Amino acid sequence: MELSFRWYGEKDQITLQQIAQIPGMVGVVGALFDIPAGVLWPRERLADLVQQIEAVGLRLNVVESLPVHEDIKLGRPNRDELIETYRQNIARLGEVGVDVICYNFMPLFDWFRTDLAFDLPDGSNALLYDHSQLDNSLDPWEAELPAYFPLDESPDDLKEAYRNTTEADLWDNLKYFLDGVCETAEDANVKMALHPDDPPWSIFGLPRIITDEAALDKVLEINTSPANGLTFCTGSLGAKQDNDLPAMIRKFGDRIYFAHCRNIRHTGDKVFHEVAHPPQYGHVDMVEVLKAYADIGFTGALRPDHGRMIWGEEGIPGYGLYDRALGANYLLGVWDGLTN
Ligand code: DNO
Repeated sequence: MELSFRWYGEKDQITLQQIAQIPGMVGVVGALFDIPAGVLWPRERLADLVQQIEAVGLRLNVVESLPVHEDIKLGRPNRDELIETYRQNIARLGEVGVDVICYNFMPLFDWFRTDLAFDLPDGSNALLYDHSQLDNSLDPWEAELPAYFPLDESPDDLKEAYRNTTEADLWDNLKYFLDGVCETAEDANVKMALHPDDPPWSIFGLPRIITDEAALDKVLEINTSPANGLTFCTGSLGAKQDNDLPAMIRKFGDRIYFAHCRNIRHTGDKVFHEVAHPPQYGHVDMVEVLKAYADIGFTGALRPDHGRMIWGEEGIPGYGLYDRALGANYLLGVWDGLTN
């Protein structure tokens, strides 16, 4: 596996040099976060990103995300044009040596939490989701949550546009998208890795479909290109307690192109918060997860996911340096123990 770390570029308080100092670090997971979905990524900007990362001895191995325009998810008539732009972006990412593109197919909202700084008993804080608090929660665009790319239509109008979109429509639109991009990805030697929905259920009345084993089966069935694969996120899929994560890793095996390792703790029905990576803190058994990756001979990028804020750190919610660096080294230590 290639130990990797997400970096938010200019707006990140963390420097590439700091990331390079984490023992065992190989890959940087990046993107051009200021560019709205549906727009071509300038070659110079990409070259500059690659150069900055290589200057500290690391590699841009994954782009997370190359966002899918809402009109593609909605199946609106202009989707062909947008898919063409997506194809051109895939080709450009292939040219600069990116192995994997992580993307999602969640209507409008990306990952969502109702509290960005929930106090834990040890004095740290973490992201929390409580389904009953959804209506009182923040506006992710106003809060500038990092996963949210700028929109070219208002969230309210988009919510309205999704009102009549069913789960079946979303599946059709996902297939249409995959049919449109996978051949280009094959040619560009890039893997498409679909991220599961976080949380894996409907929010604000909008459909969400990438939630469990049956859904992942279906993703791989609707388009059989080898470029069509998965981001396996233990935090997102683990929010549904009947998802057997190690069994799913063994099952989907070489179609997992990118691994997100995150631990969460359930405290009620559709209530969970994020915790440190080792298993004793939450309900994701990270040792069993890594055993499953070792069993399938996983060689792809693997990154610690959301961390807590510890040691007084402040920064992008879920994406501080310290807890993710500790997580990275926990993951590497377990991995070395399993594979050497
Ligand atoms: C959360 C992330 C997601 C992910 C996108 C992929 O921190 O794992 O926001 O980047 O959903 O498109």
